[in-house]
Amino acid sequence: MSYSFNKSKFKEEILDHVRNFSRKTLEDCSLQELYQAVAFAVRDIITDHWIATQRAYNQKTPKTLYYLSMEFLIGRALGNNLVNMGIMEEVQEVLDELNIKINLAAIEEQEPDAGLGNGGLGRLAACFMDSLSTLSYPAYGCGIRYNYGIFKQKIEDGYQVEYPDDWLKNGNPWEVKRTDNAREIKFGGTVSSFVDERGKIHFVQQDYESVLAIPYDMPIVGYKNGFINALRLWDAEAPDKFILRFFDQGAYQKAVEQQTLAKTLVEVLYPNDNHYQGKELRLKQQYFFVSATLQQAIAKFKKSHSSLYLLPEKVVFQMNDTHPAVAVAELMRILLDEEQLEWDEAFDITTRTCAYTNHTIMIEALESWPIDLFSKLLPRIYQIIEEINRRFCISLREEHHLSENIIHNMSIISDGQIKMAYLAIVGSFSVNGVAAIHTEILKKDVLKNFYNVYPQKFNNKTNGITQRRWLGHANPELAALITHTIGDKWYTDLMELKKLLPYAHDKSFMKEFDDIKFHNKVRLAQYVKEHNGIVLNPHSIYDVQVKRLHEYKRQLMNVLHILMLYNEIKDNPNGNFVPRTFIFGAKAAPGYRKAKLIIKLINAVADKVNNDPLVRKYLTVVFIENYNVSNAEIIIPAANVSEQISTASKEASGTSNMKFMLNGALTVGTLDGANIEIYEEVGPENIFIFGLTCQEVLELYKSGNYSPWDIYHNDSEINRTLKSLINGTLSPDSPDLFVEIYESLINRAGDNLSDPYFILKDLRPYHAAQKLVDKAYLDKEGWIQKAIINTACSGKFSSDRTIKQYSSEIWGLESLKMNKKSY
Ligand code: 26V
Repeated sequence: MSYSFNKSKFKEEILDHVRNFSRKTLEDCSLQELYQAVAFAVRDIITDHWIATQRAYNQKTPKTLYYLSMEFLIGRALGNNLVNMGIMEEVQEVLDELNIKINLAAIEEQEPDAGLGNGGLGRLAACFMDSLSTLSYPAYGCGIRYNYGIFKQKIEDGYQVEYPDDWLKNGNPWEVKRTDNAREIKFGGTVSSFVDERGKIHFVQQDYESVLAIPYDMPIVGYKNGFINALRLWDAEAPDKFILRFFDQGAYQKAVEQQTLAKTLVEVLYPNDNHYQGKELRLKQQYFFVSATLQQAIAKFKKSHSSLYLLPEKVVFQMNDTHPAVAVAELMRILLDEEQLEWDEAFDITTRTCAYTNHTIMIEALESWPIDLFSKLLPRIYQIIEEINRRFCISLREEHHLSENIIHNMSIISDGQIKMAYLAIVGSFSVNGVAAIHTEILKKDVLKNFYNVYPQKFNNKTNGITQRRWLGHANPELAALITHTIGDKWYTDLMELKKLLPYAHDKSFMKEFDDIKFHNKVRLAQYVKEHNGIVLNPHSIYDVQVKRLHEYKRQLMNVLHILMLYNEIKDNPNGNFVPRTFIFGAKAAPGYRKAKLIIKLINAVADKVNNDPLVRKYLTVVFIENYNVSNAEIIIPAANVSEQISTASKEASGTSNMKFMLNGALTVGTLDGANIEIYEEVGPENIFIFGLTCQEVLELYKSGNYSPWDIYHNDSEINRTLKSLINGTLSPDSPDLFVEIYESLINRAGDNLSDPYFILKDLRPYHAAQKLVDKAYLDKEGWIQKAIINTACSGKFSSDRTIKQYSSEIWGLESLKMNKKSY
């Protein structure tokens, strides 16, 4: 079922909107106004399908997924919606016929990114939403409508500076406010109990503060199927009826506090990624959107079902990491306190309705809330968690006969803290990792005690990405070439790309494929010229590392390697070097000092390299500021080399690795996360693997036998490279600037604390792998073939495959076959 497109109606819509909302004619409205007009015209088409989808839900009451996530990094909607509706060309034609001398891409650029996420976890949620609609699965994405998304990054004097991202300042044409679905959320106060005439205990929260949660729905358009799910983002408002009551009682202070709470609650996305800080406001955000979602889901369920025992057959709550793990206790609260179920019944329903995805093994990312803070803010929820834990510990003792020591280690509450991952595991029927190796590490290492008790809960769901955005929209030329060559089935079945394999040796296809890569490199060069004032050589290897800045992702190793190349060129001015452009993009959490210093280092190295007349013949280094979904769509299609160089075992999956592969870049990577599965798909000839394996890393940790000091002393090149961090080569004005980085790599012999990410250990193997890259690139045809093979073998990494697996193996969803008449 395609989306109905009526050219003349669409034209009228645009003209009407410009007249009514901007009081202007087409000739004198701004680009932003034009964007708004086009967006509203598109939204108008979407609306009918949205209503039809909703009607089908109401008629068929299918099992529905609620994907609970603090982050949805969806980026821009206009272009993506046009791709999924299949009306990109038609809309461009309308613009041409209206004599607007502007192409659609320029209009698309007027839309601010919905930057409601930090990195991989948030972007995954966005790709999942696209696949859920495309596969016609009934689902809501549930999250927070932050007033400010991830900060805008500028680079000033080589340093990251953060600016607020006021993404809603011009309004958001895609959202629909649903005041009818508002819910009250309660914080603080005390819990009292009473026994009714039948002897049942009831719990009541008193003297609480409350806010109103108001949902805004955004349409998620399925690919050419007329199926529209909602991304439901909750905003907070002060409940004014309470304010009046408090005024009557003279409780002015409380009224003001509730106003303040509502204002601050959804103000800003926490910009940490993989680093937990026990901030009260963050916990409020978590409970706020979870409680609102669950209340609304149960109310909707009750409209068409009489018994709550059916809940697990009709509803599933998927928790995206532990951020929404309080859902386990909130569902218990609703079932116990509001629906009057007994504990055992409520717990049975809860543990058959909730499921949990783990996204990291980084210890510093594990959420654990101090009891004091938690019980003060959520007193009833805390009581429920205590009781869940009490019963859980008894079962470990009596049914599983575990030692007190192990029980203590597994306890949801211990050492004054509530461990959210443990709550999520105990309260769920499914616990999944996001790549095969990651799930194995969870089972054998990080969560092994839980795996021993609940082996049936654990499963793997290797991540994926949506090809509609990451190929269809980001790389339209390649998308067209592929469609021309093998047809367009790949839009909904990415395994179709296998059909490109024979063309890896077809001279004319190879040329076209390579020409397109070149055009994309020129497009990126234009972007870099505009934003950085740096001229790139599109014939050089574009070597790209774009992702959040984190020590475990080892941007530092990449930079040290560049410094080694710098020295090699200086030593051998007449040597033959393969020209390479190193491209970085990375935001650092504003409070992560070391990460910010690494950004400064990258920029210092860029200055050094780009301003050296000899070296710049071969090397260019650019740091693209404000890496986000929209510039990712320009950067990734232009890459020849994809840097995926995390310390083995640390990157749960990675997803940019998949986007690069899809767009014909070759991976230089460690055997970590999904890189392992990419390696299995493309084979050893078409990827550059180096460095320690997961097992080696885990053993080296345990043995404590790692000595970066020895490497520093035995490898003169590495020695020289590290010294350039402290001898003023890079920062003549403040030679001490990078001492901290130098010292973190080599403190002293046998010191476990130095180089915890094994950068020096892997630097030589990395350097060797990069030499192989140079060699391979010199064989131009060979390289193009490898690039085509990468694209052809990327089918496994579609989020459609991932979502089908979640649906059949965890969620038990069925595609909703829509009655054609409903359009
Ligand atoms: C963690 C935390 C910790 C508490 C404070 C705020 C905050 C915000 C985000 C996170 C998420 C960290 C986990 C994460 O993003 N993991 C990434 O998930 C990707 C999708 O599964 C995966 O591809 C990446 O390898 C993994 O690092």
